[in-house]
Amino acid sequence: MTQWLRELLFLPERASTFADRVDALHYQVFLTTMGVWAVITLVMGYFFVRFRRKRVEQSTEPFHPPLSMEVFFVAVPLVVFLGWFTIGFRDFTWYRNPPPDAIDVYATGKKWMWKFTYPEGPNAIDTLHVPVGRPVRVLITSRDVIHSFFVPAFRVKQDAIPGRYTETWFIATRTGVFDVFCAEYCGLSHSRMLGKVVVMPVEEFEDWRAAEREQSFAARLDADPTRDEARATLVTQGERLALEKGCGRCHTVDGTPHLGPTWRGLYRSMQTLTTGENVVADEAYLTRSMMNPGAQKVAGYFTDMPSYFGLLTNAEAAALVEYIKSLKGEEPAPGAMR
Ligand code: HEC
Ligand SMILES: [Cu+2]
Repeated sequence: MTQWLRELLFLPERASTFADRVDALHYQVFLTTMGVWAVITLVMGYFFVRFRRKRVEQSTEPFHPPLSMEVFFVAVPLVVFLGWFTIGFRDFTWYRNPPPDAIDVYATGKKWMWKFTYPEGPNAIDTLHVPVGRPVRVLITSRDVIHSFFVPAFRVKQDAIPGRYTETWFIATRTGVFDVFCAEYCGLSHSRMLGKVVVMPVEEFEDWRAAEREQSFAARLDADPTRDEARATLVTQGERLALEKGCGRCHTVDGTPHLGPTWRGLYRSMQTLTTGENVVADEAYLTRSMMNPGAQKVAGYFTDMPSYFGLLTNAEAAALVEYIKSLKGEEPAPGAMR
């Protein structure tokens, strides 16, 4: 029954766990409004005939509806709207909270392409490979202007904003190739900013990723055999960057506070800000702390965190974030910032 509705409404194919529920809400709103429209139209037609003016001087008799009728006409729409709200809110919280076991992929929008990076490599332009049936979290940012990461078949759309990370997630329900569009007008070739999501069986995806990593390692080693950094993952890149950029003047990685808070156990911890607000240190927060430190200052520090906006590229910021994420709370590393 929903198949013809989907075609009637020109909805794209469905290939994620979100798609069914987003569509279900869509149909409910559509069918209810169409039902109400039909009833109103019929009643109107009946009234046209039944109460039509028969004499030129005829006037309409005043009518005072009983209280019960007024209550009825307020209560019914209220129940309908609250019903939609309940479904919408339930789905919204589901949609906004990626499961903790999701695979992370960084997506960077740039005029006019998408770049996808897995924390341990590889990189890819315009084609995102994901496994079927597994949650995938996409951490989205932009190198230039605002773009928007849009996969119609997954019913997923999220803005890409320069200097900030936004996130979305999905579970693809079947293998295949699906379109990625940019859904925010971003310049002349906006309409050609096209990408693909390739959904693969899990083992095939693991093989693909391992092969790609090996290949990009070999390619970089060819280019410069002396650089062991060829194998560098985002984490080790981040560790090196922290040294180069002098983050260690103020931050430690061994759990002791310095001029600034320690990075050990920082990821996903609760931070108290100078405003008294408590926030979770997720990717978006960590990135903001570097790019716009004045926006959310941690309480209890006398030094100001300098802004690194314009001093760190998005890839570098992502590497630093991955490094901080790797510093789990339990075992303190021997010594500070090597
Ligand atoms: C001059 C000292 C200084 C330097 C250098 C510095 N920071 Fe900071 N940083 C701070 C202070 C102080 C805070 C806490 C106050 C605040 O949030 O602004 C902070 C906060 C942070 C936070 C949020 C921590 C939390 O507990 O919520 C992150 C993430 C961070 N810095 C990353 C970096 C990175 C990455 C670098 C290097 C590229 C760096 N910082 C360099 C002083 C510094
Ligand atoms: Cu764009």
